[in-house]
Amino acid sequence: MLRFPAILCFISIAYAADYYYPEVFNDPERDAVYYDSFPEDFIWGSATSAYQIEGGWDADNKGPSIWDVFAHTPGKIYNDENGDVACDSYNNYLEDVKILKDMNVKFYRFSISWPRILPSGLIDNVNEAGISYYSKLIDALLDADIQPMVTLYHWDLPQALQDIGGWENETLVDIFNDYADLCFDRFGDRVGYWITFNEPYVVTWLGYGIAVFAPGINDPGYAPYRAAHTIIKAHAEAYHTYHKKYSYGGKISITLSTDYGMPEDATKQEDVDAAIRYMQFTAGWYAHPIFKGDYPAQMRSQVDMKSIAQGLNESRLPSFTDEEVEYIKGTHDFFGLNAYTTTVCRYHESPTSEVNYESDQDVYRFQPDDWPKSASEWLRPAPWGLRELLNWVKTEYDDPEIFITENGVSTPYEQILDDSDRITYYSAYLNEVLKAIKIDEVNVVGYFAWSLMDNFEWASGYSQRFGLHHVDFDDPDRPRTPKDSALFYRDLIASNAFVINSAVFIRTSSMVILFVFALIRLLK
Ligand code: GOI
Repeated sequence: MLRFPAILCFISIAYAADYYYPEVFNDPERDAVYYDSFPEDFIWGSATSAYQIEGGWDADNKGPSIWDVFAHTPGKIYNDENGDVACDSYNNYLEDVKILKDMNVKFYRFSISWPRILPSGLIDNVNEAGISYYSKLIDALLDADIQPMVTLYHWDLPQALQDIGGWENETLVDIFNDYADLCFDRFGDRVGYWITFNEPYVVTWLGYGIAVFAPGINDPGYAPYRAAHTIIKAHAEAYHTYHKKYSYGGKISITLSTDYGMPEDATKQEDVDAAIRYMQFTAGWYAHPIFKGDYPAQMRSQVDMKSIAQGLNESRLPSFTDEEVEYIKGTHDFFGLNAYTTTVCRYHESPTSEVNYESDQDVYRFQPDDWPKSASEWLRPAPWGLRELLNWVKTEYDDPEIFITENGVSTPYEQILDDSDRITYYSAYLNEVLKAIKIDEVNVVGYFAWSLMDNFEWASGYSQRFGLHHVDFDDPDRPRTPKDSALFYRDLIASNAFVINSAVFIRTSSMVILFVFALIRLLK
C-alpha cells in the first residue's frame, strides 16, 4: 500500500533536478541546478593578459620582460614555445574588440605590459608607442560600449628591474608606484577599474620559490616571503596614489587566487584547520594585510615557529611596522578573485628540516583521481568549491564587493570548436556563483571568463587552450573563431539567468503530478 507512493516520491525527487558531472559527484542537495536570474546590473566580462596574447615582444622599442627572457631560455617552457607572437594582439586588437562585442560582454579585463611603456622599467624613459597602443585599445573598447578593467602587473616585470633583484628589492615599491602613476595619468580618464597585481601568490611561489615561472628563482624558504612583502607595499602605495592624486572616481584593488581548500575529513578539526591554513597561506597572505591589517595569524605562528625550530634568529616571514600595517589596511575597493578548482587538504606535519613555504603550512593537498579532468593537470572541475570559496571570502573579509576576475577551464590543443566540456564547466561554475548570490547573499558583482581566446599558457606553452575563441597559431594572421562555449556565454549573458529548459520542465512537472496522484491514493 505504502510502497508505490514511496517509490514515486523517490523518483520524483531524483529526477526533478539536473546535475553537472553526474557520473562523478552525487550530492543532489548540493549540486542540483538552481534556476533564477542574475542581478540586473551584473557585470559580464572576459579576460586576457599582455604576455599571453600581445606578441610584439620587441616591437616599437618595447623592453624585454622577465617572461621574454624566461621563455627564450631553453627547457623552461613546453616545447620551448614563447610569447614572441602569441595571438598578435599588438596588431589584432580591433579583432579582439570585435569578438568581445559579438559576445555582448560589457567589460574586458586586459593587462598592460610594463616594459612596453617603460622599456627599462623606470619613469625616465616613456615609450610613447606603447602608450599609444593601450590608448587606442581603450578607445576602441569604449567605442564598442565595453568598459576596460586594467591589470597593471600580470607577471611581465621589465627585465631591467629583475637585474636589480626584482620583487626582492624593496626599491620596487616606489618604482612600481611611478609606473602605476603614469598609467593613471595617461589612461585614468577612460578606465574605471584597476587591478594592481594579478595573483601575487603565483608570482612569489612559482617564480621565486620553485622556479617554474619567471624569473625562475629557486629559493623556497625565503624569497617568496621577501617578494610578497614588497608587492604588498607596492600595491598599497599605488592604491593611495590613485585616490590621493586623482579624482576619477574609479575603483582599484588586487586580484588574488586560491583553490577552495576542502578538509579531507570535515569531522577532524586538524583537517579543517589545515584547509583554513592553506587558504590563509595563499589568498590570506595578501588579503589579510590589505583587508584586515598584517599577515594572517596562522602564517605568523607557523613561519615563526618553524624559523625558531630551524635555529634562525629572525622569522623568515618579514614584519610590517605599525605604520605600514595602517597604511596597507583598507587599500581595496573590491575583492578580485581568480578561481579555477578545488583542493582537498589533510593535516600533515612537515619535518622542520624543510625550509620551504609549502612545508611551513603543514598541509598535504591532493585532488581525488575520480574527479573530472581538464587539459591542465592542476585543474579538476569541482564547482561547489567556488560557492564555498565565495562564502569564505564573504565571511573572512567582511562581505566585500567581489569580482570574479578569472574563471575557466582548459581543453587539449587538438580540440578546436566543439568544446562541450567547457560549456559544462561554465554552466556548473556559474550556477554556483548564482547560488552564492541568491541563496547565500554573497556580494558578487561581476564575472570574467578566462579567457577571451586561446593564448600562451605560461610554462605549458600553447598546449592547453583556455579560450572561448579558438586561435589558429599556424596562421600568421592568428584568426579567432568562436567556439561553442562563446555562443553559450553570449546566450547566457543575453538571458542573464539560468532558465529551466523545456525537457527539465516537462520531466519535473510530470513527476510532481504523479506524486500528487500517489498522495491522493495514499490518503484514500
Ligand atoms: C591564472 O592563474 C592566471 O592568472 C592566468 O594567466 C592563467 O592563464 C590561468 O590561470 C590559467 O592557468 C600540478 C612544475 C600540476 C611545473 C601541480 C611545478 C601542475 C608545473 C605545481 C607546480 C601550476 C591560475 C600552474 C592559477 C599556476 C596553475 C597558477 C594555476 C603548474 C603543479 C608545478 C603544476 C607546475 N598554476 N594557476 N604546475
